[in-house]
Amino acid sequence: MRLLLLFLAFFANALSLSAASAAQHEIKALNKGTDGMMVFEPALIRAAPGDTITFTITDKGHNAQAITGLLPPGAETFAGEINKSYTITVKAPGLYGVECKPHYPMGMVALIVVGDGKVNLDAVKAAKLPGKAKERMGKLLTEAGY
Ligand SMILES: [Cu+2]
Repeated sequence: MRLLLLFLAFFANALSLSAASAAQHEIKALNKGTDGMMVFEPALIRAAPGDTITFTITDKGHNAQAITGLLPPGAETFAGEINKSYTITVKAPGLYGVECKPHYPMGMVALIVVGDGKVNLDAVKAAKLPGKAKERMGKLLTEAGY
């Protein structure tokens, strides 16, 4: 009996430790931020595999979804509905490009770096994005040190 209790205590501890080590990040979708109109803030997040990212749709008319071709190998694609906040768990290391569908041509993009971003850096650099989105993504890559 005592052994069983010890065993259970050990597992409870291990579970709470693993939960505590995964960080939670938040990206807000805004009509106006420090970088201008129609922005994600912060637009650059550094995360570790297993962390969660919550997209908070603060202002109306935005969503957050993966940019096609801008996901690391093995990462699941994701797409949130307009006006709906939601959370993803990032597992595969690499660069995750995020767009707001309605404001993508206006450059409403974000970049999530999970662990080593070099995994798919070449693909992200070679990706064809609409003008303003390309410009902002370039700045985010520079900011991230790539
Ligand atoms: Cu938007």
